[in-house]
Amino acid sequence: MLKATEKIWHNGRLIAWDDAKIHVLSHVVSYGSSVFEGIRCYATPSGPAIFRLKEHVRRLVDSAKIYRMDTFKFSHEELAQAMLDVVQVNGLPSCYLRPIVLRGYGEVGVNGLKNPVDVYIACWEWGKYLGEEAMASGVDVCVASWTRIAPNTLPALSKAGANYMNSQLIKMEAMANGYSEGIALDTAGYVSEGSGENIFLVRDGKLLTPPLGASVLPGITRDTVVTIARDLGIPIVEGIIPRELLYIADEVFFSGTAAEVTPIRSIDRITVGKGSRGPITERIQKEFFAIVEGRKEDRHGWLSPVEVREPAAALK
Ligand code: PPE
Repeated sequence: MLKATEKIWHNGRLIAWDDAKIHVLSHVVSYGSSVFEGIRCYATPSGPAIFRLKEHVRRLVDSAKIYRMDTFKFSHEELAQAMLDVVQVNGLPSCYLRPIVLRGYGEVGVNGLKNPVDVYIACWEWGKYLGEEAMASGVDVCVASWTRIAPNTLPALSKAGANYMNSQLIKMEAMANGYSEGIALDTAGYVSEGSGENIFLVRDGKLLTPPLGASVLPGITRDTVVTIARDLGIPIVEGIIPRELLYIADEVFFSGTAAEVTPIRSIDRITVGKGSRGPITERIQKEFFAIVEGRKEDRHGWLSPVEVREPAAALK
């Protein structure tokens, strides 16, 4: 169950958690008109730091622009500052941030262009997405019978709330059948992504991931993994992946803000590699956590430190 924090940012003001409510006839409720982000703030030795803040802000604004929703008056810098403020005011050492842009209350009907566009940013504590144990031993997943959102229907480069109806079908089917997650194929039948994660395969020492044209979200963790792989000298190829390559890969793992780097140990009950976290997955995962937790130099400037306010008592 979600643990409430104190404040949520709404259109430039900090409001109480319980006051962040919308009317049932808000445009978003009937028509799914929202875009959002998921961002992690990590505890580092020098305090909390938001991971890849600039990139998440950019994707949020891009997502809104695709749906003609970028009519709010906040700049990238203001949105980034708002995220830092939300973390600071709620005083958590680490957390998950959820900025949401939505079409609000006003007109009814499909055309939402006249409805107000509201911006909210919340944060709360969120642990391991696919379970603590999964990070070392891997998860059991399936290929979904549902196809991922198709090009020219719901645009995959926009992280829109509506896309997650498709994600829910994938996820609920997987859970109902005893798996942790589902991998969706695109409309051409090639590997796309998980319900809430991008996917990577390893075969013969090479890392493979589907291209943006395979209806995947342009994942910021995906980009992080690609950058880390380059740094570690692991060859990386972006290209279409036939479903059966999943079964014969040496290693497979998910990447995502919530999922971080999670190994996959079986797909459709077929064991992947040796059936546990593979060596390349482990190297990438270790490097990822060393950077985000501030144990290794932030060589790419990925962390934005949150100014921790001095408690009032300390000022006396
Ligand atoms: N694909 C999808 C469909 C997706 O939802 C996510 C993130 C990713 C790929 C990875 O993107 P990135 O976080 O930028 O590396 N999913 C978010 C929401 C999960 C949820 O259950 O809510 C997340 O990980 O925050």
